Amino acid sequence: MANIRKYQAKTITEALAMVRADLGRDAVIVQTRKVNKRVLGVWGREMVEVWASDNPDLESLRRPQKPSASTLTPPDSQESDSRIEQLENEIQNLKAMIAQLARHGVAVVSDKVPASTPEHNRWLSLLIEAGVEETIARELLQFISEDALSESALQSLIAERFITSGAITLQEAQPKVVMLVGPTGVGKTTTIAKLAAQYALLQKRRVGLITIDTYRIAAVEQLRTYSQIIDVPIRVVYSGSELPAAVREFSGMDLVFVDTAGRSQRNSMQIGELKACCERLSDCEVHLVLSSTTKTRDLYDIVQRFSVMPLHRVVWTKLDESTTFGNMLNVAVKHPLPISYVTTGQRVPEDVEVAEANKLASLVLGGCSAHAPILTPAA
Ligand SMILES: Nc1nc2c(ncn2[C@@H]2O[C@H](COP(=O)(O)OP(=O)(O)OP(=O)(O)O)[C@@H](O)[C@H]2O)c(=O)[nH]1
Ligand SMILES: [Mg+2]
Repeated sequence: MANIRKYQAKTITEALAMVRADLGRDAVIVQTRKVNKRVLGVWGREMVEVWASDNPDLESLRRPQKPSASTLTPPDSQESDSRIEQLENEIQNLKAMIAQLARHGVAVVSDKVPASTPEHNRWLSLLIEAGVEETIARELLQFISEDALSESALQSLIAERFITSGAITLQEAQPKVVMLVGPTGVGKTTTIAKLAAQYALLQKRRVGLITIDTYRIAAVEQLRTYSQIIDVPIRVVYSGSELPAAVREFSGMDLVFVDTAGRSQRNSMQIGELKACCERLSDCEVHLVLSSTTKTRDLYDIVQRFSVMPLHRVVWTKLDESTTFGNMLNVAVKHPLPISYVTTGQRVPEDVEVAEANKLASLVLGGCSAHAPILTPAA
């Protein structure tokens, strides 16, 4: 019968010397592994553990790999099991953390990690040229091996970063209230006109318009003109306190759009007023309108400053005026808000589309100099 014993030493040489001294020169090594020896109840010294036998029938000994419980269960096997379980849990936690970091756009690699192959470097340069931040471009590229690196693989990866919400969904019992907020001149009023026309004229929904942008006469007139053309009612609200009553007046509607005055993100008082208006409505979907012609740093600043109020969606406007779209990816990674619509021109109601992640990704890659920009063709 095989005589199997365990030996522990600081080094493998020491352990083998012990085996030889005990079992003779013909001893067979069954298994070796590194173990952490508890020192005063703390995981401490790393030791080498050797299981050896004086039976030369190696195969029969090796096959079971795990020595049988009755003869060979090492006294600390339960400890090892629980340690392994603990390590497995830690690995799971780390995996979840990395996935979460990746989802929320925090680069999981240092920006000093180079793209590893010439092809990676080529795409890195193209993405940066398209306006994608270097850290974000590197973080994307590290997920693709050289063999798998192709435009379509990259497009899929980029598409994953764009969260989209689909079109505004209506609710049964009460009107859906949608407020558009954002910096000056990005296209809030025009987008409301486009969407109001699509819901009222194409989908035959009952749509009401409210404007709280009474700072400029022209602003009220602009929305009033659209309301007349589309033939939907409009209410003009002069102070935030009147807003809930105006919404109540539209209780028979399917959809109510609230137009707001363009606010400089750098004016926190104005943003505060807007937030107060928003808080007066218990159930309101806020869409932050951003222009694709704005540079990344300013977009970050805008999203951050408008974030004092609940932001539910992002609308990207003026895609027709941009040549690169890396800034949209940067914002999607840094502030992953669902994108509802994109607008592609001044025409009402045609130039608005429900955002699609794949199209947005192809726009980002279309802005790489190797390709012509891909834009929705103007009909
Ligand atoms: N090229 C292009 N122009 C657009 C688009 N959307 C809006 N515009 C134009 O942008 C200009 C400003 O649009 P508005 O809708 O008045 O913008 P706003 O955000 O309501 O502006 P304020 O209320 O002053 O803050 C107008 O000339 C629009 O025709 C778009 O998708 N593409
Ligand atoms: Mg406006």
